[in-house]
Amino acid sequence: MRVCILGATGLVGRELLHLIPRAWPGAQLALHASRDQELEVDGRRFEVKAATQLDAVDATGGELAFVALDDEHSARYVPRLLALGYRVIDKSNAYRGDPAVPLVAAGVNDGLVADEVRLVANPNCTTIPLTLALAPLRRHFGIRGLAVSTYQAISGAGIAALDQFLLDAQVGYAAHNRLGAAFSPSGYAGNTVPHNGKTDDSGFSAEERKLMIESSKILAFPDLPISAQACRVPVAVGHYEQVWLTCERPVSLDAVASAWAGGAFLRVVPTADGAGLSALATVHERDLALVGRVRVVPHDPTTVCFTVAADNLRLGAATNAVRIAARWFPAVDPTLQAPGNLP
Ligand code: 11C
Repeated sequence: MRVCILGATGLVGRELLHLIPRAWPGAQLALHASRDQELEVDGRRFEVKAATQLDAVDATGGELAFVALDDEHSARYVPRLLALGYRVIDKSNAYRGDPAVPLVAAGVNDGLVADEVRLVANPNCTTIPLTLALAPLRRHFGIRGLAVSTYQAISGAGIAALDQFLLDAQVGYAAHNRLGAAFSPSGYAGNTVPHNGKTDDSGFSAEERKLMIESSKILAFPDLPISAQACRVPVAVGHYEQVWLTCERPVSLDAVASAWAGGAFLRVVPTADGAGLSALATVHERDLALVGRVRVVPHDPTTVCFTVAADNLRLGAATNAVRIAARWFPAVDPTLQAPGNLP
């Protein structure tokens, strides 16, 4: 099988290079990025070709393409990949709202990835773990509405922002402590800031709108009553989300735990105080969403608060892409095989 990655040198592209051999050992890779270059991942060297050379280098096409580019570049290259015969999974926002394109969180609605589908949109890295946590709760208790606050890691902003943040964090804290001065050129180290996506007239950011709109599409719940607030926290990897969920029926802690036990790609963290449920913990469970810290709010037995955390580069991006593709091309590694759920 020939597998193409556009955006191979980015943070998500590199994670795909870990996962593809697990899913499809022996897959032949065609890697593209902004320019010709060599890439080393896990001691393996790869040749990467400029995406502008796609038609020349990849003229014969292949079976499966992962696109991890920004919206504008996705819109440019996805049609060309489709014309070359690839089935495509796109990580950008370019196609997520298109009613003709399934938007899929594996384990929630991957049953939409039928054989005749050629293009699937991969959701935002906060939407995937949130919908994994919500789907079993909706089945058991119904959903009346929810509010979500996200605390998002710097790696969500890409490799350049992550590198600058890590540099700031290494060299900056000492200066900060001595001088009490601002020290972080990235603005991220030692800081919490509003998520820096574009805001609309109502003041919601693009990131907040994505979480609201995408959750509604994935859960096939038109007009889902959801509101979201997003901020960026000084964490390298691991998005953290705090949820207030109002159900149609009263909820108990045990009932939530048993609903989640029947869910897909979830690890329930059983400690009442949330020990073991942190952004950092996600890098040890990279392909699962961690859920826990459930509390029934004192004034309303239909409302629960809980926490969801996930590795934004893996479960929130690359792993979900591979699980989507595994509906077409079954994965050798069973942890990467999506179950075929419909919402
Ligand atoms: C962030 N979630 O953390 C974003 C990155 O729509 O897939 C991914 C943007 C997207 O900034």
